[in-house]
Amino acid sequence: MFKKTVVTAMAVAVAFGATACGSSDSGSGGSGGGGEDGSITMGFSQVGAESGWRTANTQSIQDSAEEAGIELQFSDAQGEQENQISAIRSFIQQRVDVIAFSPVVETGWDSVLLEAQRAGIPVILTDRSVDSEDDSLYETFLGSDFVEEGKKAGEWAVENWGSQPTYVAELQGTTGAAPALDRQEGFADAIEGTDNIQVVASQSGDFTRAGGREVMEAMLNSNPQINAVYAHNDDMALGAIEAIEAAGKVPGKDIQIISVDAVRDGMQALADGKINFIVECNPLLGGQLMDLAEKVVAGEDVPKRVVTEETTFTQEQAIEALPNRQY
Ligand code: GYE
Repeated sequence: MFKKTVVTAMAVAVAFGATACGSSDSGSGGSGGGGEDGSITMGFSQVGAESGWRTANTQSIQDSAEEAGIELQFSDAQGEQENQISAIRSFIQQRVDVIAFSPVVETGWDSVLLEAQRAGIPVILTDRSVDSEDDSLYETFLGSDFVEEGKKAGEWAVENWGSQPTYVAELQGTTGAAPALDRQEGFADAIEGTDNIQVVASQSGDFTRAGGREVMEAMLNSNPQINAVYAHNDDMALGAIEAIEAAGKVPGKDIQIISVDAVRDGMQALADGKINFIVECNPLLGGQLMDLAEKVVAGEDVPKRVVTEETTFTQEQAIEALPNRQY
């Protein structure tokens, strides 16, 4: 059944190939795509299920596709770039109307994106971007400004930690991922010149709770002077809290913690005083993604960059926001 659909789709593609899909046009998706009945099929390659943020993001995409009547081919890459590349190739073969994905790391996408472009299938980057010279390889990038998030974290650190010697353990996200690179950069820029704040250890905890715990344990062993943590996401901060408590210290007091995301468990830890400050990163991108997909498939112009709006939370603000938090 599945095979037959693919074959039919391929035959249609071949029949119209030369004109409708062009061979290597701009890939601007202006072919007026969509199925005969106007329905849209989206191939979506997700990073994995590494964090509370990711779970909320997946849910938002699935719900929004259903609401918009977009048929979603969802593929979970389990944190591996090669799985994402195979998923994208299979979406190209199936001739979906639009491909969206959240690239696990920044580099290494050019050839598969070129394949999509040559097949005339528009690509939307969501959540994370790619580091490519050629921005014609995708239509738009929808997601947060991660450098800005790092900056907000760093500014809070300067204000709250800058007057006493602060030895920071940085728990980085997945190595090579845009949010890890950019959150590190934004934070470093913001604390630069504040002599009291030093990042004494910085390592990847892969955006997971287990990773955060493991890295924090090792860091506390080798750097007993650590009295602050900057975690690139809530899950790693929650893992770090476990390691800090296991070491007989009080998270939020002996060791203050800043993190990024503001998912429910993180917000609860902030409300409980175990985390001290959270920079929000919004995972609910599904609605905007489906709107962009509809426009791109219809050949309409879309902005090359759509930045999501975000805030920050102190303990008081977390207590206030928690009852209405959706994720
Ligand atoms: O902050 C983290 C997740 O790419 C913004 O990935 C996303 C990040 C998010 O695993 O929790």
